[in-house]
Amino acid sequence: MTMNTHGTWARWSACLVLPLLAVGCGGPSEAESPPPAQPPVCSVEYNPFATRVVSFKPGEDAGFGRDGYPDIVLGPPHGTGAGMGSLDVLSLGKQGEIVLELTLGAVDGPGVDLLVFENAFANFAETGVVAVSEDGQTWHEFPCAAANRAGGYPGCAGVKPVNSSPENGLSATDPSVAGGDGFDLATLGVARARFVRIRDSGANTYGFTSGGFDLDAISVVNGSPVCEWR
Ligand SMILES: [Ca+2]
Ligand SMILES: [Ca+2]
Repeated sequence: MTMNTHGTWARWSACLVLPLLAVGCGGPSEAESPPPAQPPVCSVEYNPFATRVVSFKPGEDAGFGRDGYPDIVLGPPHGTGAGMGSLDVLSLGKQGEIVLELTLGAVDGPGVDLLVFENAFANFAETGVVAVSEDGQTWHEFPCAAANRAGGYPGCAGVKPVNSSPENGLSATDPSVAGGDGFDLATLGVARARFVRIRDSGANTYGFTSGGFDLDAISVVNGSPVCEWR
């Protein structure tokens, strides 16, 4: 079952509370079999953000954000718009790499399926290379043109400013308002992704403890929980 996390949760909730009307929600129809006695039980709760850091290999000049690690990259972004970059971030350092797990896995739905939030602002970007995996072993990487400044670093994360934060109420799962950089699984021919890997491109600014890509958060735009009839 695929859903758009910013638009159709109400409909999904209706599917949960109205099992007799489950036709079209993935459950058996009345014509085919009696309605189940209980609604489907979902093994995951609604959380469109990363819920666990699987691994982090800091690169040279990493360090910023370590005091808040790992929570600082879990949960929603804390965007501050195009005027300044958020400090609610973890600096990866030169070619540092982090792997995050999604409780609500991303699926290939219409358009952008996944958003990655850095702390880019105005004309300052620090690029990261994004890869996805369903099993945490086999990875599919989005091609990132980290040297193509004039072209806006196509395929890279860390380019667009972040607007959404819990304070301003802008949805973090609506690509039209959230900010950040969008990724479409269809680009890679991937149907699902439960793990996201971000690696500093090595083409950024390094020094002190805030070297390279600064990760704020990731969010699922098109996601799918695992639900079972019991
Ligand atoms: Ca898609
Ligand atoms: Ca940085």
